[in-house]
Amino acid sequence: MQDKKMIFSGVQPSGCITLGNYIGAIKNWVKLQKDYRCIYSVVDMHSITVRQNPKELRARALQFLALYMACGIDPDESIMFFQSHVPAHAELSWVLSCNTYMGELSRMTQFKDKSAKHEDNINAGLFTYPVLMAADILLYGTDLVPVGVDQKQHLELARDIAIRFNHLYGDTFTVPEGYIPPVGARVMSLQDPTSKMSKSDPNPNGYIWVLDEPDVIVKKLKKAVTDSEGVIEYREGKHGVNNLLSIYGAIVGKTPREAALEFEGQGYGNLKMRVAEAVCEELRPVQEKYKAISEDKSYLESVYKAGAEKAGELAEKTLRKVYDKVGFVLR
Ligand code: AQP
Repeated sequence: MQDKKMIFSGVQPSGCITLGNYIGAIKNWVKLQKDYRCIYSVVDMHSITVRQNPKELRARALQFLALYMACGIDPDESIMFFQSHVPAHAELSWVLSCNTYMGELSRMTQFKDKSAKHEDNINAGLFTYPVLMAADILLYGTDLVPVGVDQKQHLELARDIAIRFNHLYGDTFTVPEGYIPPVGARVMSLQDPTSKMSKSDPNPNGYIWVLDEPDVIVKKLKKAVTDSEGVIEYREGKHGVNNLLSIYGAIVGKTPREAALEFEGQGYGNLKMRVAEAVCEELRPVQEKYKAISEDKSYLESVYKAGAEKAGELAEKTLRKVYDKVGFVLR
């Protein structure tokens, strides 16, 4: 167990878990848990960088945990916990923010995108979000971070911070590597296939929620934006069709090009229906398991409490080391 490499990842409960989060992150988490020591967090502290309704946030965080398990994360194999239950995340984040430059954070494209979307609330947390993410990763000696392409820049920054800290204070952090899935690393919005599918998209037709009913999934895919060429090919500029082929490929285990060959000569209507069938089939067992798990509140509580205890122990060890290195008097 101790010889296995460490993995950390999380999703912020800022909306419904989408097919993008599922294909780009959670589906891979499940595969990785056999060969690695895995820690999967519901990163609730990240989600308040954008205003949330407190009641909805709490319900959603619990729903996320139940969904992690419904997707196949096994609490006997992996650690699952709420980020806010392990105070070391906030504590390390402070030390790391004193070792991160304003210029580095200003270059983050997610900060620029989210500031444009939330002009009325460009808060300091939105700006320092990548530092908290670096703390999440570095606290656990993480070797590998499975993420979608959108998080690549933040991961690079986490690596830079780790290298800088190690250089200044001596070897402290493991420098993490990203694990980007070969297919489906960037699932695009069904309504605007030039933007990524996002759980906080105000238009629900842009994303598929993993708990969407099959008829809703079919409707959303039928409405998916394509183009007027009517030719199924995977190539530059065909954003909508490329997205549908990537989704299909990620589910059935094909590259988008291989998927395109399967649909050669067919119409977009048929492609959309086949993608819908594949998505419904993939999500059906998740939805069934979710129903059973989410009803068992005491089981959920036992999972997140045990998870926070295990994560907390590991995190405290790292934090103690860091506090010692920077010169704090130890508690
Ligand atoms: N469209 C996507 N395609 C592939 N992977 C994706 N991920 C997110 N969207 C896609 C991956 O899911 C993980 C969790 O992401 P997150 O919750 O930390 O934040 P995010 O990347 O900002 O996700 P969203 O859905 O876009 O949330 P909002 O709308 O709140 O900003 C990450 O591994 C991410 O790469």
